[in-house]
Amino acid sequence: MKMASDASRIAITTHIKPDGDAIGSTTGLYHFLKAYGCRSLKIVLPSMYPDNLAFISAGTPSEDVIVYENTPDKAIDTIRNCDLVFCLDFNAFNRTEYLETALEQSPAAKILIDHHLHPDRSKFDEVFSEIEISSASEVLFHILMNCPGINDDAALLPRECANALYSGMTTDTNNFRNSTYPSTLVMASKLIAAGVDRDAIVEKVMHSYRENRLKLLGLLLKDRMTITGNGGACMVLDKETMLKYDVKEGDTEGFVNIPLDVADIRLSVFIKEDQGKARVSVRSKKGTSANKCATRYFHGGGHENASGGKILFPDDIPGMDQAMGYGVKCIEEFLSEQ
Ligand SMILES: [Mn+2]
Repeated sequence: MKMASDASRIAITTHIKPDGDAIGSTTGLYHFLKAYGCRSLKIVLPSMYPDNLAFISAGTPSEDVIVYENTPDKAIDTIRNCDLVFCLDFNAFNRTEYLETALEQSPAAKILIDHHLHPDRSKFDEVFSEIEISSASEVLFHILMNCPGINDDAALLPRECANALYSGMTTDTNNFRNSTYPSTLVMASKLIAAGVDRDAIVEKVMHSYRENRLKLLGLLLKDRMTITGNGGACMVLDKETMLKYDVKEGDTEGFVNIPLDVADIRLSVFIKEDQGKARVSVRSKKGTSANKCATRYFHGGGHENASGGKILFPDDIPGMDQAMGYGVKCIEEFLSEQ
């Protein structure tokens, strides 16, 4: 807090393709610092968040949200010219992709607030990183509870901040289905007691998708999923199908979790075509490491049971036509060694 009150220009940033936790934590911190007197405050996003998460940041003045993909020079200048930058929900600068070099070179003091494995500690002046916690939003919540002037009273958090933190935690825990710890329930309890409308948030986060999502899911489960013999599942979504179903960023959120509903399936991989590569989501049940699988086969990592990565064309495979075969091969090999 002392660093924040001394700084004249503050930037708050997060990972590329921001999810609910990324937007929840950055928005929560923004409104907290604003309410407690910080004037020059900007949120810098490498890329835009999906429409279904817009409600989290609806109360943030649009001139204070800079998106690299819309205004690259402004985003880079803001990172280079601030005195303090908060990095939320990522463990290493390369997770911001476009902002990596600016973060490396910026003379600003850097504070990490995160919950991923293996934070790149040497790059930060201050590190708040916990692994056994639901979300970056939760890490931030506990920091704010310990701030002078708050003294563990969640009712003193600005309303926008409280709502954003609750939303971030809800998305990262899939509404308390995973990564939920005693501290997570303490957070939820305090925020609900302070007036956060949980029902409204759950409605917006989990029950506000478009109809196309349901139809696409039906197709994927029926025709685009392979269940391996040894406890794995692989789902593949190509560009052509995405166009046909008008798939937007965020529409496929949570698909990777669905195969884990089956008793015998302990590892699920979702492969989605992207520019010149495929993005990969990996989820596992306790006892199987999604992180190890994503690290070994998909140039990625993240959390023990929820990780991500990519398949590169043509380094790994020529293109999407080979994605299912490749995914299944990796899953079978990985699980056979467990
Ligand atoms: Mn997170």
